[in-house]
Parts: sequence; C-alpha cells; structure tokens
Amino acid sequence: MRLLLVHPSALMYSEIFLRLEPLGLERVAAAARDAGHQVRVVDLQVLSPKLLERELRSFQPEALGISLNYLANIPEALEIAQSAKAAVPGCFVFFGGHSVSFIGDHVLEQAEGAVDAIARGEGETVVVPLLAAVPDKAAHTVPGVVTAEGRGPAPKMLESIDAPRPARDLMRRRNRYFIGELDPCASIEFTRGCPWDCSFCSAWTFYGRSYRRAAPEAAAEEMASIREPNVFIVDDVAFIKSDHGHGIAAELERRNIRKQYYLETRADVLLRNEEVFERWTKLGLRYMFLGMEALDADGLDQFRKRISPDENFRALETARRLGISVAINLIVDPAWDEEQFRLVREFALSVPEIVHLTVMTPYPGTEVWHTESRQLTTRDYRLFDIQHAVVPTRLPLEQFYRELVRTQAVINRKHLGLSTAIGAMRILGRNLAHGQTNFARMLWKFGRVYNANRQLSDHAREVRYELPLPERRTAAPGRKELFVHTIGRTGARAQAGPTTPQ
Ligand code: B12
Ligand code: SF4
Repeated sequence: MRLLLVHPSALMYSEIFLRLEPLGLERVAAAARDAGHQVRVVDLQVLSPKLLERELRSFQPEALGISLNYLANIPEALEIAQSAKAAVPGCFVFFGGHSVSFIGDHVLEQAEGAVDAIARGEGETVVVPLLAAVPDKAAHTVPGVVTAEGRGPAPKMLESIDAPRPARDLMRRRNRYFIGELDPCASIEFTRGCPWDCSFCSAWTFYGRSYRRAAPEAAAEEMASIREPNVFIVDDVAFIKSDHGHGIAAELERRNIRKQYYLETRADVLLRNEEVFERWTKLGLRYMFLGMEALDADGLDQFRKRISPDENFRALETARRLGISVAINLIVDPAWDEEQFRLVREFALSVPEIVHLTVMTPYPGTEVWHTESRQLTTRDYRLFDIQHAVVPTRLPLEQFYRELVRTQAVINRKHLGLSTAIGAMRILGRNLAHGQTNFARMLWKFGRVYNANRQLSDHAREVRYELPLPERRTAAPGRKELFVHTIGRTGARAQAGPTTPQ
C-alpha cells in the first residue's frame, strides 16, 4: 500500500530553541516499510505545506497517517485530514501518537468523517495490522484502534524496543534538525517509559508506568548508523539504571564513537549514578535538562516529584563539577503574583544554569486533568502548549504574560552577556562554515517569539476545535483509568507494570 506519514508543524518555542526529528513517526514508517508498504514521510516542522500538497497529488497515498504527540497540533491535523480527503478521495486517514491516544473518541467525532481511525498507543505494533484491515473495512477490530464503527481490543506493546530502527533515510532536510548549538542534531531512544508518577505528566500513564531498555549492542549499532555529529537522547529520564548507562557507554567506547550529546534526567538519578554521567562526558555528553519544576518542598510535593530541594541543588553542583551545561525547568503556576516571578528572577540570576519556564497546564492523561479545581478558561487546543495559561491567572492575564516574558527575558539576557556572546559567535562561525544556519537564526528570532502581546492575542483567535471537558474528581482517579497501555509484555528486558523508581 502507498502510505504517507505526516508530522505537523513546530509549536511556539520550537521556532527558536530546537526542532528535532520525529523519532516515533520514523519508527512507524520503518514498521510499515518492513512489512512491504511503500512509505513516504513529510515533516512539516522542516518542510512546507505546499510540498505536502504536491506530495498528496503526485504520490496519491492509499493511506495517510498523522502524528499527534502534541495536543496543540490537533486543529492543524484535522485540517490536513480534510484536505487529504478532498485531494485523494478514498484515502484512509488515521491519527496516532501520544496526546491523541488519550482523547481518540472525541477527536474522531470532531473530524466529522475526515478521519477514519485513531491508533492508540505504540505505533509500531498497530500500523501493519491496521493497513491490512483497511481493504476489508475491519479497522475497528485491530488492537488499539478506535473508529466510528467501534473499537478494537487494548493496544499491544512492543516486546523489545530494539527494532524496528527509525527510518531516518526517509526524512528530507535532516540538516534542519537542531537543538541550540547542537546543529545539526539527530535523536535516539535508549529506554521507553518512566517509573515515576508526577501528577502533571502523561509520560508514565501512556506506557502504563512500565519501563523498557534497548540492548546496549543494539543502541550502539544504531548510534553508529547516525551521520549527525550531535545526538539528542529522547528518554524521559536518562540513565535511571547505572548498568544500562555503563553498558551502552562500553559499546560506544569499543566502537570508538564520539559525538556531542544532550539528554534529560532527574536530579536524584544524577546524584545516584554520577559515575555513569561522568563516563558519558568523556564520550561527549555536553548538555542536560533537569526538570526541577519547583524551588520549594511544598511545590515538589504538590507535583509528586518524590525529590527534595536539597537533592535538586546538589545535582546542580554535581553537573557543574562534571562540566555539563544544564538547563533547568520550573513550572509557573497561573496563581503566581509579581513577588513569585521576582523570586524566580532572583534565583535565575544567582545560578549559572539556563532557567526555562513552562506554565502549569492540565493535560488529558494526567492526574491534574481530573483534579485541578480551577475551571479551564479556554479549550482551544492550540493554547495547550505549556506556554499559555489555560486556567485563571491571579494577575490580569496581560500582566501575567508581561511578568512571564520579563522573567524569561532577564534570564536570557544573562545568557547573552559578553562571555556567552563570544562563545556563541565562535559556535556560530563554526556552524555557518558547515552551512548550518539553525543556531544563527535562533539568536535573531528571540524577540519576535518571546512577546507578551503575541501570547495574549493567541487567546483572541477564532476557535474551531476544542478539547473535551475534563471529568472533574475530588480525588485522583484510579491509575489504570489513566493508562493507554494496561497490559505488560513478556520478554527478557521488559519490566511489565509499575516499577519502583529506585
Ligand atoms: C523527545 C520529546 C520532545 C522533543 C522531540 C519532539 C519531536 N520532534 O518529536 C522536543 C524536545 C523537541 C520536545 C518538545 C516539546 N514537547 Co515533548 N516530548 C518528548 C518526549 C520526552 C519523548 C518523545 C519521543 O520521541 N519518544 C520516543 C518515540 C519513539 O515515541 P513517540 O514519539 O511517542 O512515538 C510513538 C507513539 O506516540 C506512536 N506514534 C507517534 N506518532 C505516530 C503516528 C502514527 C500515524 C501512529 C499510528 C502512531 C504514532 O508510535 C510511536 C512509536 O511507538 C515526550 C514524552 C514521552 N515519553 O512521550 C515529550 C512530550 C511528548 N512533549 C511534551 C511537550 C509539552 C512538549 C513541548 C510542547 C514543550 C515546550 N513547550 O517546550 C514541546 C513542543 C514540541 C513541538 N512539536 O514543537 C508533552 C506532550 C504534552 C501534550 N499532551 O501535548 C510530552 C508527553 C511530555 C510530558 N511529560 O508531558 N519534546
Ligand atoms: S519523572 Fe519526568 S517523565 Fe517521569 S513522571 Fe515525572 S515528569 Fe514525567
């Protein structure tokens, strides 16, 4: 079958800081191609909508799959589905990915016939049986699939994440994937799932709180096949298990692979497995993102981070000692007043790390979606990108955004100080010499994207598609009610069901 896979365009902050390859979609593409389908991929983060139109006309796909990891992309995906149905009558259109897995029925209804199926859960296991069922009009019998005719059994999980390897060769303009100065940058996955259970996060609910690891040899083989000099490790929490981190490091050392790496982890994991991170700095680990989320113990408890402020601060010292540049995330509560923003500015200026701010947002699939007592002030999908306030702000909304942007601007000015600017010019020169302009563009785009008026005016846009209303609860819902994958797998490296973080 001719299958066209599409990733929607980039969201607000991706415009400046980063743009990364859609690894999940590449794995879906690989699974379909391995089964004999003819597959093309269009990533609208780096390709134009005109190219998609041309591709629809020339390729005449029999099936079109759109990736929806992000809620904010849903309106765009619905519009693509409608134009595809008009351009290629009879084309079977389906959505898959993280966010749409939690609200499949609702999105299907909103599509009014433009979408034939929603594939919930992991895409590698669903895509082949789904395509096979299309000619017999039996999509609704496939595990994980929801259609207007009905829904199939629970989605299936992969036995092992070692295969299929992402179809990176199908991507066009790979040189446009970057993160900050790691330009160009590829992505890789070493583990899947997260054993923690933070209340604002859906990473653990999607995978039923399971955790799987790639075999170190398979991970190293995949790394060896990557052409880019820089790699983003997409794991939710990197190197939770020290033996795994050491295992992959040993395989990379054996193959003499050196690249620059960026990863995300937790402060307690860094403290516990310091020697793994140290070994990785020798392999090229340069940047790390730590989801600190709050500066005080109350805030951390409220998010159920299961960590103390002391551990967070000690981890920063460890990273500094290891020479890793750290970006910290803090969650801004819409209830913040000027004083709280001031405190964060003060903190941000007192540490050498980059401080990144995201706005507390209840997402379907998270506990807070059900327990947040404040009413949503909007159900516009496009505003659910953790950069907009979707519950009432204590300050008037305009002032809230001014404080937010001002805080971000103060933080960024710090990083555009003289020494950083000289460092940046050096990197810029090196990247430009290699024809890489993403980082250079990022530096200039800053003021246009970080703009309080722009954020405020986003609330005034006409809304065509809205999120479903949350089912409010006073207590957190039963965990399994939130899970997309509820059934564990068998298999050597798979750890089914809830695992303890430690
Ligand atoms: C890596 C990552 C990123 C990367 C790369 C994104 C990219 N281009 O793909 C970066 C750093 C850029 C990023 C940015 C953001 N992210 Co992000 N990200 C992740 C993370 C940690 C892993 C995703 C991943 O690559 N997994 C590995 C691959 C193999 O899995 P996958 O992509 O999920 O794909 C599988 C399935 O979803 C499915 N699937 C996917 N596509 C399709 C398509 C079809 C047709 C089918 C059938 C199946 C299918 O099959 C795949 C294989 O099993 C997830 C958390 C998580 N664990 O899912 C958050 C996550 C997806 N991100 C999140 C957020 C909020 C963001 C930002 C909005 C944050 C911000 N404002 O700064 C931005 C927006 C990015 C944008 N699109 O512009 C939220 C999503 C919230 C939501 N409900 O909308 C998540 C869930 C994190 C969280 N804790 O809440 N992110
Ligand atoms: S540790 Fe990170 S990925 Fe895991 S549940 Fe908490 S926020 Fe989500």
